[in-house]
Amino acid sequence: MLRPQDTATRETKRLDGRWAFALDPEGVGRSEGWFAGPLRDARAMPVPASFNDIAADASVRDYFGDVWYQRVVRVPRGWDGQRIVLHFESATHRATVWVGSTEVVSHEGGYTPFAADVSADVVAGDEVRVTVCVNNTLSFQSIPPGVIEDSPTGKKQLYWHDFFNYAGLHRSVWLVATPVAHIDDVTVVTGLAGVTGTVAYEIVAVGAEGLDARVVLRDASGAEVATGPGASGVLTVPDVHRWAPGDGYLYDLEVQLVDGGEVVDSYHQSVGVRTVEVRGAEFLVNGEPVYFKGFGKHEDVGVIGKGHSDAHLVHDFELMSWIGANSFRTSHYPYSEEVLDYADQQGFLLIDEVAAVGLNMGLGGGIFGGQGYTTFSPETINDATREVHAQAIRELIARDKNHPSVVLWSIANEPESDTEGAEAYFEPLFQVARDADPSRPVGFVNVMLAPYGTCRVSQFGDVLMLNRYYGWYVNTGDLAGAEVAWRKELEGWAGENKPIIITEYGADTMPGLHSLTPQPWSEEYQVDYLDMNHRVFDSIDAVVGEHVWNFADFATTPGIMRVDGNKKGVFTRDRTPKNAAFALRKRWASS
Ligand code: BDP
Repeated sequence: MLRPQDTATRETKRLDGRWAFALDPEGVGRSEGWFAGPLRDARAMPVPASFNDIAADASVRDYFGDVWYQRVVRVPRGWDGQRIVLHFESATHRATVWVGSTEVVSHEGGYTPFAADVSADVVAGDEVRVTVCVNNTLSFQSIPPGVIEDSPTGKKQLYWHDFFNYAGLHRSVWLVATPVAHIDDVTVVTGLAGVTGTVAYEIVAVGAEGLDARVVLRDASGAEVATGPGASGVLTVPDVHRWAPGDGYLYDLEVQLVDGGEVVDSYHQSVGVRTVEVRGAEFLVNGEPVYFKGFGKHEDVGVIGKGHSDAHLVHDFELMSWIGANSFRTSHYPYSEEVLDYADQQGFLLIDEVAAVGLNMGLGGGIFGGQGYTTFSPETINDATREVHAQAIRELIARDKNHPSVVLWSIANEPESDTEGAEAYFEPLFQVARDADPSRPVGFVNVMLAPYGTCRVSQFGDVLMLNRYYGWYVNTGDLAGAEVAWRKELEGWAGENKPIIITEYGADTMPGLHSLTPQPWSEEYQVDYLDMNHRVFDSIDAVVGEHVWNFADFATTPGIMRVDGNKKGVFTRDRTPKNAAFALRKRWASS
């Protein structure tokens, strides 16, 4: 599915702003037909934003179930005869959409786009009512999973991931006009042969019988550098300007459907020419070994929760550049496509992660909730879950396959991985990712509960991604003991002859808390903790990257291990630096 875009043949109208919003705690909206007229007792809800923190009302913040969004939109009068599409960048975690009283689309999964062709349901120049029922409940068959339990005070939503279950319309909603004969998808895969670049392209067109496809590749100054006839082919770019870490050079591939001399449809795909390869224990971009410096992040800020904001996007990248980071992981779900576009432009390397987080009933020991479940079983995470998970992988790759910034797919974060059930569950999912994209390495993020020698899933990955908290959750306050234990484990992994990226290491830190001796929670301890980790990483060649957990403090469910959220940020939630930010800058910005 292509992103909405204004081109010579396409037009868009963004439907962001204030929508009418209502909770549906009894779950009666569908049977009562709330889509058939104006929502009653509605309050205003901004889009894009999580709904949770907008109202001054705990029953909204902690709500789970159906919620309803509605607005009226006028279809531009010039769109007569066009194909008209209603496009959602995401709806967390699932949604059904009506145009007037007609149901037009449903979608499962909270972080990937979906769209409906509504040409038959709207009239150019007229107003139309758009209603969306968004549902944010998590179950054993959702990605991420959760469970609703009965309690003496009613039903409670539990889940095993350590971030708040923000929900709603987090990203833009669009009305789009395209020609009826249209480009439906484009895939590019780039290569390098010395100073010559190659751009293999493949176009999918719909309703285009009798039309021809062609592409024009232009450099950043707009000069034409290659053209190609046909729906697929390979362009060559002599003296190519490579896309590389820190150099987000992008070409523009204009894809056209033509009828003789007339351009019927035109779409622009940005292209960064680069290669990615895993060779032995090295991770190569353009044939050169890279070292990942950066963070696990979250889409998480005050008031709007996981809602996309360009101000926060640009500011976060400014901070990451200031600190000397060259990469981050979209922990623990696909981020807004605006983030991916900006990472392309800024030359950042991304580990792009599916929202498969919390598939591990061993985690948290009841602190994050939910003891007493078996992770993989017919009643819990089962074959149906795996199908939903596979679909989430396919949708992530379909969405992000053309981003040069994406260099590695992560198909799960910290699942149970030391059991037979885990091995059986995950093996086919690696294949799903490889089938969808043979051009990039695939991995998953291993948890501390499956240390070296016990993990049965890492055998399937091209890269080892490890989350470790020596000196925090274990060896707490004992950095000397942590260093010995950590080095010993890492030396084991290094024997696998695969590149190792430390995808999480971090210590909760209360900003402003200081201590003369290294006390956990103090700013000094966070700095010492990071130093200790860096000594370990620097002593092991197979370590090709370090992502501190986390870029910034973030919201979680309440718990006795969390003070106003997770405090492992190097920046506070409002992006004030802790001492660790300056320490990291010394290490990263100078290398
Ligand atoms: C890991 C998770 C991450 C948590 C982090 C922590 O991958 O989501 O927030 O640890 O405990 O288990 O801070």
